[in-house]
Formats: sequence, structure tokens, C-alpha cells
Amino acid sequence: MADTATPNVIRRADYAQPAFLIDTVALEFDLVPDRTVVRNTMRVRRNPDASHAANLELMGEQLEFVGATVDGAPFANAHAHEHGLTLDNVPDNFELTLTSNCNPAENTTLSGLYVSGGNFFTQCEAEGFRRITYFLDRPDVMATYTVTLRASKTDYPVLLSNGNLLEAGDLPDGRHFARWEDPFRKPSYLFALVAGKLVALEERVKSGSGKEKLLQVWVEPHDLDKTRHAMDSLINSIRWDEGRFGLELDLDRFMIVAVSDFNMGAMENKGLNIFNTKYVLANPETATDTDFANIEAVVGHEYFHNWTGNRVTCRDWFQLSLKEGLTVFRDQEFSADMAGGATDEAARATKRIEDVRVLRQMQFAEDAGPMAHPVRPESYVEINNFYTMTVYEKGSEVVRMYQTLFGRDGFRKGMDLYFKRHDGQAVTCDDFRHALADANGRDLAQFERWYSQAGTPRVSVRTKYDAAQQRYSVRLTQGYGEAAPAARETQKGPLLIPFAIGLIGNDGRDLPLQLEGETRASDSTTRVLEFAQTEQTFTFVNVAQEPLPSLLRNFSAPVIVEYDYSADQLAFLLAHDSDPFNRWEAGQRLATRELLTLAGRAATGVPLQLDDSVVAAFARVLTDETLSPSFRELALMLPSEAYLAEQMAESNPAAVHAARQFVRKRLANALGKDWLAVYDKHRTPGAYEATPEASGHRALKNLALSYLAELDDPAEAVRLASAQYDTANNMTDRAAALSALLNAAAANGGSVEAQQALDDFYRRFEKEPLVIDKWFALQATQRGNAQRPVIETVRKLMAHPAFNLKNPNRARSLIFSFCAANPAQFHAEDGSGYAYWADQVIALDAINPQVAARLARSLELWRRFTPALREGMRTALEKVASQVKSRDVREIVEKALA
Ligand code: B3K
Ligand code: ZN
Repeated sequence: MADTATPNVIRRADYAQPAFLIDTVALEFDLVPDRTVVRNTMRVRRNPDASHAANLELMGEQLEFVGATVDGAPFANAHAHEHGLTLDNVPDNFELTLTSNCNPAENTTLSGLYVSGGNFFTQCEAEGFRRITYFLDRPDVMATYTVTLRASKTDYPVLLSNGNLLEAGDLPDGRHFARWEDPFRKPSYLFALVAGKLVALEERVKSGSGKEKLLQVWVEPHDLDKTRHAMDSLINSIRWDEGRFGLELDLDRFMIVAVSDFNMGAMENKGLNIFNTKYVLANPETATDTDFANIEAVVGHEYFHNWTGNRVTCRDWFQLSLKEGLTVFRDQEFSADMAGGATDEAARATKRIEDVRVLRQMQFAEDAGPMAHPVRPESYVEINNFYTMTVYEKGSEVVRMYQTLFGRDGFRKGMDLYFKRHDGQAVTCDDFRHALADANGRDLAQFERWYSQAGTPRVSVRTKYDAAQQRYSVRLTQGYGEAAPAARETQKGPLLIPFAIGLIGNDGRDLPLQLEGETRASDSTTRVLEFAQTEQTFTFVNVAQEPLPSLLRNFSAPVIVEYDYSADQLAFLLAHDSDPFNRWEAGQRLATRELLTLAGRAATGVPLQLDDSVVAAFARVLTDETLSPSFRELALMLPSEAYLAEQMAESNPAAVHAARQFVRKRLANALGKDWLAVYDKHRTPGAYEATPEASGHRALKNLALSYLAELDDPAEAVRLASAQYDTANNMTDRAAALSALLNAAAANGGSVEAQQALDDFYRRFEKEPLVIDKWFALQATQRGNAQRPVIETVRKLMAHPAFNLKNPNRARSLIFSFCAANPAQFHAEDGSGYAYWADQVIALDAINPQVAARLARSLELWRRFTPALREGMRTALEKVASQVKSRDVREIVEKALA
């Protein structure tokens, strides 16, 4: 109890080496759902580098202690307590055997050993292993594991664990066993086991050095027809890591297992990756193009962890971004290479734009609130709360900056040195930075601030052209603006910011770049300026005409750029910038500026108007057939409501929604014929193909359909959407049609077509949980109106027989979709959304604290909203704070209220 009442803060500065080390672990499991017996035999020794401790303190949670032996003899001085097991006065070097029981059937937290769909699964990161056996459950204790699994042969025909299968066979009483050995030392968080009725798609491939590898994707039998894409993604990942980083698969066998009850996306357990079904199962009928792309990215991500995370792991959890930021960077590069190879910059930019959009919408918001923390946090109460956008996405941007500074080859040299120095070790973010610095002969001391300072940096730009001297100066100033208090206290000094810039002439082409002091212009028309002081001026010489600057090309650093572009200049950049990312960026700036002005008007009841020049800029993109469809789709998509609300001095979701809807309608009505032409032109008849080109066509076509559904007279759009719904041969088109029907209906208080499609969708996919998740999510995120607020639909759906709060995917599809992805409805003025949110956080807290804590975060920015909403949010937060028990949720709501 003491633990939940006054949560302990864990601090990075308090790191101390473990007093003991564990070299080998032999685990034996007798798997029974409500009483699994675990016998754990460890070789333990005192750590020569740590200060002396007489007692061995092992972590343990929710375990029933049975007994201990030391070197084969019963050991009486073992005391089990709420947080683990204390063994008094142990020898210096000994064999310890512990026996304990746990109850996987009752484990709804999905951390440790649990049952899902009648099968056994584990999840150990970050601190779940201690729910399986008593252990030094910290990443700097690395051991080799042997695992023996015993279970009923009929109920659990398949028995899997990390590494290689040593032997398997039958036992008396209808039981059987399997024994696995993982030859690589690993921290406990990478342990895994799976037992149950599963089948596998198998492939044998040869790795770069010619060794044969067995690859398996394990699923429930009825899902075998949805495994091909995951397998292809795995094979592509293996090839990519060999080609780009010279990293080979080190085990003879690599397994992926899908489970439908899972707290996050997937887990990189050594040789036995466990995945949320959402990131494995796909066929054209059930999965969208986005699902296909996500599966490729997540399969890649977990596979890449085999080197960045598993072979070289984290010394402590403050170093989480060492493996996560780096592995996100690797998966982003993998997806970009899969889409565009190394050289198709436009195709690569599509991926870059998608990633930056997520970063800006989610990580910038995190940085602006009470959970703001550096990429390498200084403290935490519950580590699971720190698997964040900052650690992952900003962490990835930090890794990307090394590559931007040193080039691909310099980055590769740094990676090679990192593995040479640290293979088999548990290390820190500093170790990574030093490897990159040393391999490139650079001092990166200042770069450390990217790891220790929270908040989103702002770079303001002032330019001056001297026509007589043909000089163009760019003055950069960096700071953090009005940072959140949590971020402000970490901010100590200027950052080293790689600032990529180009100069554009009035014909739309890049000008040559020559900095003052250089003898000639460089070959490239993009220059990475190393901006390292609070204020710094860079002067370009021999600039024949006044240029338009293209700033922070390809988003070369995770910062906000402030520069006073005129609307005409933005339209020009949108039409001409040679950097595809910045072309998109110009359109976004233009739209954001316009939308924020309109939201301000909507908030005060002033009638809305949209300038014709904005419509014209969008029309040019819409009709420019030289641009790729996927780029056009991204450029024509307006910034999200959440992002826009976050940009307001006081977030006003209703005003943002009104403004954005106004612009969508205006663009729909003004360009109706063009949208229709685009819709027709980008159909993809014939068999479904999951290629980037085909999915680009579908994305643009479906965006056109969504705009057509905004027309004042949506009859034609409804006809098209209904036809598309009925004839679709893939989920991308079917779901887009359904969504268009729902949105067209919202304006008119419902429609027969929408209801029919919704009912049909349910019947058609009743047996496909991942598709039923979409059915819930589409309804939770639909547009509402005064007569029919979405909260009513959501409440009704909570009582639907297919709803299940215990399944995280289902809870996310309904509750999270409403609370986090439908801002205009969630932030209803009557506070109904907040009351609902509080009830759900409290209900989930008793079932699954990790999932509850994620939901709890949807109100953390409450102080930034309009006063009318703020009060309702505070009341809801206080209610949650007074009722929840878990450390996870308490940390979130207490920080929000502090
Ligand atoms: N490493 C896991 C995340 C574990 C989350 C624990 N709460 C998945 C990943 O990032 O690859
Ligand atoms: Zn990861």
C-alpha cells in the first residue's frame, strides 16, 4: 500500500551497479492456467565492481513463494515480501533454485505470464519477468537461458521459447515437453515463452554468409491466410539489415507469434518476437494499405532490435531511447528504402512526411505538457509510462541528426564502431554518442543536450539581401519559447542543430550555394548549416538575385521554424521547392495559418471566409499530374484538428472543427469537378496490389471521395461511396467508402445508406476481430451533430456484445478513438466526454494499469484549453486521482494536476 500512496521516484542519478550478477538461468515451467509452477535455477555471484551487500534482494510480484535451495540444500533465510524475496547472508558464488507459483489465467494486466484465447504468452519488458519468477529484473543483469516447458499435449501442442530447440518429447498423463536454449546472454526483459494451439507459415532462407535460417510466423489456425505479408516483411528486413548495416541474423531460427490480447504493438524477445495480431495479420479483404505499411514497419522494427537492443542493450531504463530511438530510425529508413530505394527522393519523402506529421502532432504536444521529459529522462515513477513519443520519435530524430551531420557513410562508420565496442554489453546513450563522435573524428559534447533537454526548440530566422554586394545573410536564433514547466527546468544552453537550407531563385530553381570564406559554390544546392550558438549568422555570397529561402529541408532537426513567409511565397514554394518535404511543408504552413485565423473567428462568432488564393494553391496541387498521387494526397490533407487546437493560445476544439469543416466544404464545392475527375482517374481496377504506387492511387482517390462527401449536395458522393462499398475487393476502399457515407450522413442526421453499410460491414466481418475493431473505431471517430452527439453512439456501443474492455485493441478501438481521435465530440461543452473518460480510466485501472495510464494521458493538456472546458477536465482528473490505485495512472494524473 505504501507504494501506491507515496510512489517512489526512481532517479537516473542514483544508478548503482547490481550487488550480484546472474550468469545462467535454467527455467522449468509446469504450465497450468490457474496455477503454473516455475522452478528457476540460477548461477549467482557477487559483482566484483559493486559495493558489498550481505543479502541478495530479488524482485518479485504477484508470486506465491514455495521454497529455495542454495547449492542443493534447503535455504531457510529466504523471506518473501510484497516486492520480492530477500535471501540473507548468501555465499559469494552459488547455485540458487527457487520455486514459485503464479496464476496466468487471472492476469489481466498482460504483463508477465498470461492466458489469451486459451494459449499462454509472456510480456516481460519493462518489468514483467518479476511476475514470472524472483530475479534481478534489470537490464544490466545478463545471463544465458535454458527453458523447459511442460504442458498438456492436447491443449498446448506447440511449446516455444527463445533460441534453439534442444529436444522435445512426451511425458506421462498426456503431457509433453520442449527444451529451448538461447546461446546469447540477454537481460530478463527479453525472455519469452508461448504455448498453445498455433500453426506456422514457414520459410527457409540463407543469410548473407550462406547459413540457413528457419523463419516462422505463428498464428491461430484460422489466421494462416493472413501471414504472407508479415513473412515477406521479415525476409525484407533481414536482407535490408545485411545490406545497409552489415548486420546478420545470429540465430538458426527466428519466430514471430501473433496474440490478440497485447498492450502495445509488438515485442522483440530474442528469437521469439511476440506481436499484437494487428501488426501481423493482413490480407486484402481485412487490412488497409496503412495496415500493410504498419506491419512492414513493425516487423522491421522488432527484427532490427535483434542488434539494436538485444545484442547491445540498455544499462538502465533511462537509456531506453538508446534502443528505441535508434530502432525507430532504422525502421523509418527501412520503410523509406522499401518505398523509394536509396535515390527516389520523392517516394522517400512520403514516408518522411508521415513520420514528421506524427512527431509534430504527438511529440510536440507531449513536450508542451506535464509529461514533458528529455529523450533520456531523469526520473520516473512507473517506467511503462516512459515508452513515449519523446523516447521513440524524438529519439529517432536525434539519431537521424547524426546521419544528417556525417552522411550515410559516416553514420555507418559510427554504427560499426558502436558494435565493435559494445557487442554483448548493456550500455548508455553516451556510449552511442561517443562511438559516433570517435568514428567521425568529432567532439559531440554539445550534442549531449539533445538527450538531456526537454521541450521543442524554436528557431527563428531573419534574412537580408544586399543586392549591391550580392550577399544574402541568414540569421538564426534558437530558444524554447514559453516552455512547459516540466521542460523548462531541463534547459541549459544552445543545441547543435543541423539546419538544412536551400535558396530558390525567381524561376523556381535552386541557386548555387557558396558561404562566405569559401572559394567556390558547393555541388549540392542544399547545405547543412551547423547551428550551435544561441544566435548565429550565415552569409551566402555571389547570390545574383534575392532568393526565397527553403528552411530546414527534409526536416533536418526536430524544431519549430519561425519565418515570416507571405502567402504568395508559400504558394510559390508549394509549387517549386526542389525539396519534396518542404513543398508539402509550404502547403501545410499556408493551410495552418488560414485555419488558425478561421478558428479564431469561429471562436468569437465572426462569419468565415476563405481567400481565393488558398483555393487556387490547392487546385494546382490537385490537378498537377506530374506529382505522385501519394504526395498529392499528403499535400491536400489538412492539418489535423488536434494539431491545430494545440497551436491556439487557448485550445478550442469546437472552433477548430468549425474552421476545418468550413475549409473542407469550401475546397469541395469550389473544386467539385476536379475532385470527381481525380476520383475517376485514380481507381485501381483488377486484383489488389499492396505496392506503394497502387496504395498512392487509392489514397488520393479516397481523399477525393471524402471531399466529395462534403459537397452541399452529397447525392453523387453517396452514390459513388455506396457503389465503392459494394464492389470493393479490398479493405482500404471498403473502409474509406463507409467512412465517407458516415460523414455525408452526419450533416443530415443520418442516412439509410450509411446505416445499411454499417450493418453489412458488421455481418460480413463478424469473425474478424481486427475488422470489428475498425467498425467500432469508425463510429467512435465519426462526425456528430447537435441532434446526435457521438457520445450517445459510444455509450450504446459499450453495451454491444462484441465490446470487451479486457481486450486492449477493442478498448482502444472504441474508447481511445473517441477520447483521443474525435476532439470536437470528446470536448463537448457539457463535459459528457470527460465524465465518460473518467469512468473508463477507473474501470481500466482495475484491469490493466498500462492501458489505463495511456487513456489517462488524453486530458494531460487540460490547462491549455479554454476556461469553459478546463473546469470540466479538472473535475474529471480529480475524480480519477481520488479513485485509481495503480502507480501507472497515479503518476499521470498527479503530474497533470500538479
Ligand atoms: N520494446 C517494446 C515495447 C515494450 C513496452 C513495455 N511497456 C516494443 C518495441 O518498442 O519494439
Ligand atoms: Zn522498439
